[in-house]
Amino acid sequence: MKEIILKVEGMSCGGCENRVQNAVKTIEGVEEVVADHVNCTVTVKANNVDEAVIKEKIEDLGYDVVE
Ligand SMILES: [Cu+2]
Repeated sequence: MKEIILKVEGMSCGGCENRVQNAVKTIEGVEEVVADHVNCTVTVKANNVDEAVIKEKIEDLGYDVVE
């Protein structure tokens, strides 16, 4: 299991956190997702998941993944 921590801009409340968490959870191989709008992070625990797929999913919701 790999832990990926992404810096995500644009999340402003718990609703945003839930949107991100629910979307990322639909990716196969993702075990756990914690979005934190205060620290602007999304922490993903996953097996064999391409980080680019996670980024794309978050950006599809309208948030920006920054390095
Ligand atoms: Cu929000």
